[in-house]
Amino acid sequence: MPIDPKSPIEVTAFGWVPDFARGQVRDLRVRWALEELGLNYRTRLLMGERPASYYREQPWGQVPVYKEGAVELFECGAIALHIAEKNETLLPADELGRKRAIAWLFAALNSIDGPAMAYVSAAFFHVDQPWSAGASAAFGEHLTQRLARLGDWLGNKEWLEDRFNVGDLMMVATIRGSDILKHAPDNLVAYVRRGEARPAFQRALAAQLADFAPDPA
Ligand SMILES: N[C@@H](CCC(=O)N[C@@H](CS)C(=O)NCC(=O)O)C(=O)O
Repeated sequence: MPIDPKSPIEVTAFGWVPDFARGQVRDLRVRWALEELGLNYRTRLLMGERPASYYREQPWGQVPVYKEGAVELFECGAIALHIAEKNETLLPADELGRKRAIAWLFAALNSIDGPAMAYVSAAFFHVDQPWSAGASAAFGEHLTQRLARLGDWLGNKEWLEDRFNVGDLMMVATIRGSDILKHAPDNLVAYVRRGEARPAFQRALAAQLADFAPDPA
């Protein structure tokens, strides 16, 4: 759905990030969930220093933040679940299927995102530290094991359960970064490409990229 300044749903995102982060910032996950449901939204773009008041909305001053009437949420997983609960598009109606989808949402953010962020932090954000090479190797191996097991689970299935759900959305978004995906087996790479090929993902990505101001000269 196009961004609609009159929408009751507001997503807070960054108005500028360096090139390497464009297309990766986590408001993308929220935009993607909204696009899957066909819900329009407006954006509030943060530029430069975050105002002190923003830490009352997100304890660490991060994005995304989501507002919809009285609902004010932070954490992309909680926001994605809130959106998914609106209908059956991202959460199956049957109780067991619903619980399985939520389990995968947690798995993405807990069992995969933790090892992935440990690796990215050691290998890139702390690359100038003397311990970077050793830590990257160790965390990279752990990540490779996690992704190998996930690939074993997926096998030749299209999605983690019997149809695309909020768990797949979060898993694809969590592992699609090229530095993470290089640790993944081929079937998981193909799974990510299937997720990224969804029209809703493409619309969300285009909207995030369009919201960034150009690099300062
Ligand atoms: N656990 C949070 C993490 C949010 C997060 O890491 N946001 C990043 C952008 S992807 C951010 O705002 N980074 C800036 C900062 O930490 O100051 C969530 O999943 O919503």
